[in-house]
Amino acid sequence: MKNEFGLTEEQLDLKAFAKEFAENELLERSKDIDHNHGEFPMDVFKKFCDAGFNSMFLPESLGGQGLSTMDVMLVNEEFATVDAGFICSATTGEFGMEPILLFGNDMQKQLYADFILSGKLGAFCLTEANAGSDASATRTTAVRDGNDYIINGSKCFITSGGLADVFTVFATVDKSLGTKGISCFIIEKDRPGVSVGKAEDKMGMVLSNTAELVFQDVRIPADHLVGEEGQGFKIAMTCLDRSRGVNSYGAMGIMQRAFDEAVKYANQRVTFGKPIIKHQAVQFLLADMQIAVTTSRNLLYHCARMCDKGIYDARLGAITKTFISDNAMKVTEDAVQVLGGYGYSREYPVEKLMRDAKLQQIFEGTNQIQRMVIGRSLIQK
Ligand code: COS
Repeated sequence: MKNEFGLTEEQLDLKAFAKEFAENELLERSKDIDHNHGEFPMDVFKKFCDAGFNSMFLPESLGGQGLSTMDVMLVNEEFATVDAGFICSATTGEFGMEPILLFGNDMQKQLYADFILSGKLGAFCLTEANAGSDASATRTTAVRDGNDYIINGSKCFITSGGLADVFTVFATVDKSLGTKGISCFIIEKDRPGVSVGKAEDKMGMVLSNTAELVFQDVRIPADHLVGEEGQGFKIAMTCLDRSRGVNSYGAMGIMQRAFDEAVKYANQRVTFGKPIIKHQAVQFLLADMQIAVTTSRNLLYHCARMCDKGIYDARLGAITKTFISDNAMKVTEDAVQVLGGYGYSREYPVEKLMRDAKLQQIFEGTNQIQRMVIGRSLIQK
């Protein structure tokens, strides 16, 4: 097998295992759910957990498999090539646990890990109706009451919001302190006052669940505070520094699939007496797509390898996220162009990929916010 990225034998086997599972269990379902605007397939997620994919990221000390960021990312990328929406929702347990793995104590780690190990999902809850790009505008409140905190507010656009059983929620203990009032809490779904609001009806990434969450006088023990009071904004930013880069596996998978479909079609479709891949106009489109795929993957793997060294760099994460998602958008558009009328038809997979690609430029911080992060990092002190 061609191994241009220098993966180990174990990593190649892991990728092959994930690819086979995703193609067998997800490919047909993905098409059907997308076309019919269905929901996240819980039955596939159950098999995903039974196969051990959900606990790969969890350290062995917490009962998981302790795989590296690179290994987990390789698996996720294979799933994203089949359906980015599914793997986006299926991995929110990991994303939701990031604040706890990086800043939580042993009790909190085990509490959350037990949800993952029993096949439950978690979710990372930062965004609010008026605090999206401006995450510091968080209005959800946390008020200390004896040995408890009482949480009030609502979160929106939460990936797996309607599926998860445990949430990491960012709330302010004092609005006047701005970012320094924001704190991070663990909230279990079964606590009185937690409710799930409307699920978003999205143009793409249909298999992922995106929902609103409401917290009304939700009482949680004070030991559910992750890190210290006022540390929440830094916790959220640090997690995003890590996740924005490696979570670009979604955009990478979408791009790879669009490219593969375009190459396959261009080799089969004949015009003017030859396959269209022999026309220079099409070749140039495909060559640009190949450049995007190869450079994006290099960046993605570099980012994952840096995370495995414990380096979560805000600028690198922002560059990776922006570069790969912008390329995913371009490559999927060009794939539709290569397939022509068939590309625009729902019968072929590329129009779905173009719809799925669009969200990659928006979530985990819009690409405009990423450019702001990169730009600010260039200001000399
Ligand atoms: N890592 C660690 N700390 C960070 C940080 C980072 N990447 N970025 C900012 N901080 C710290 C700053 O150092 C500052 O701390 P001090 O006051 O101690 O110096 C504090 O956080 C506030 O920083 P800043 O003033 O830069 O915050 P802003 O309100 O200007 O906003 C952005 C910063 C825009 C980067 C932030 O709001 C953001 O990332 N928005 C997008 C949110 C997002 O991605 N949402 C997606 C949904 S979650 S999937």
